[in-house]
Amino acid sequence: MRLSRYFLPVLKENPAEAQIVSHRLMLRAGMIKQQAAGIYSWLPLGYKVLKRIEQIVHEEQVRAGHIPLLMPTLQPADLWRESGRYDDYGQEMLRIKDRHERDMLYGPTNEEMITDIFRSYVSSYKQLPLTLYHIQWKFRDEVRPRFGVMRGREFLMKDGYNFDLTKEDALHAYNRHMVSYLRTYERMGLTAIPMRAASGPIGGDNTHEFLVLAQTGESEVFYDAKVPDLKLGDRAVDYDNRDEVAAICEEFTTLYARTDETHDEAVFNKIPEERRMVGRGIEVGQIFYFGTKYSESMGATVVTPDGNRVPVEMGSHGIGVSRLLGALIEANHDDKGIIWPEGVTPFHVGIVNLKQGDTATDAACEAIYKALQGRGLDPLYDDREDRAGAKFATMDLIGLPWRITVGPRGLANNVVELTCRRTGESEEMSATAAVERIVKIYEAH
Ligand code: P5A
Repeated sequence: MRLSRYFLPVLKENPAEAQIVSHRLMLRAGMIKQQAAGIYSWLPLGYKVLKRIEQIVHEEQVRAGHIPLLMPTLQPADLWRESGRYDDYGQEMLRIKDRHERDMLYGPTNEEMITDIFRSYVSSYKQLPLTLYHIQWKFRDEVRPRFGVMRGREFLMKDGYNFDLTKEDALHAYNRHMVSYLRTYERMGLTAIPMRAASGPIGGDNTHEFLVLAQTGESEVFYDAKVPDLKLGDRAVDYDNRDEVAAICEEFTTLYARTDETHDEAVFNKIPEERRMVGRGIEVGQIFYFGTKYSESMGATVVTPDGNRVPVEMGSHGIGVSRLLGALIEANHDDKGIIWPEGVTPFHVGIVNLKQGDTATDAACEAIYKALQGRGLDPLYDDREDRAGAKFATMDLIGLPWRITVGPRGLANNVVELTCRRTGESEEMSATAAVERIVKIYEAH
């Protein structure tokens, strides 16, 4: 993309309404625009990151054997009357009437609708196990929408639902989700810690939240200092192997890690004092096992191998896709702006032309731009006539992990400059070497 033709409405001033750094930087970098409290338009740069996050979520769900579909945002109230949640959900639910005076709602979650889909088509244990998921907008009329996309009213969620014959099978699905979530967050360059939590309006008694440690997080968290060092890394996981998947979950949940909802001071105090950590975290996902809570009330049953009819065992599992942008920026920024991890960056590399209009510099930039595109990469070329300082400031603000700077002085020595956004370190090399270096960096992502 050429910056001269792109739509990147960056702001020079800090917007007064933003209280935390991720919200401020998303507004300043022209990623989002607020349209009403907790409701945002996704401008091109923000939309690009959102899509990259979605893509990673999809890939890891499919890898775990889960099947994508798409349910609507609007739902009939009658489904929720069946489960009993229409009255329970309270003011967070946005209720709407259509022209026929029928009660509708903008879905805050989809347990009822997916259970309705299941009962319409599945009736035998032979069709199990089954896990269906979608990535769809949700609406929750939060009392206090704040911190930009972190606590929105309209927000994007990946929500998945497992259907199993036995409790044991459903717990395997729960574990599979835990491991697939760990992989998802790690691919984005985030450490998200599974913590035992409370289930709230979704129900059930087995639930974990995934928290990214950050001062600005809304939850208070208590954990063993060793927990953030746990990494899945690039180990190959066989998602059908119950013992292997269960062992990974055990590895990640044995050390103490809880939110304030389930914190137990007595247990916490058994950890050596120097390892007792108290901090704050951003909840970027939550998984639930709730058994037959919805299948029983909504009549979603299957015939067992010995001919009985039983309600299907279920759980639901969510990732805060749009919230992840905020969490990623909270965890990756400095005083100049955002620092995207390579796995989610909107453009792979920025090209800065220091002397737009100079024939040789323009030609060198064009050649680099085309070479990168030819290798399947997505560069952002700043081809505007502007001061070098202003171009650098924009690149730093929007946070591309790598920058290639091209100017007449370097070109006289056949070199360009390759700069790492995170370390600030620069290296001179030929244009070809710079392209090869970038290609190599992204081969790992
Ligand atoms: C699990 C999937 C559920 O709704 N039903 C379907 C279950 N879980 S949850 O914990 O309530 O939400 C899942 C994740 O969505 C994100 N989230 C939000 N993101 C932005 N703004 C909000 N107002 C908001 N509310 C929830 C969180 O990341 C949460 O973990």
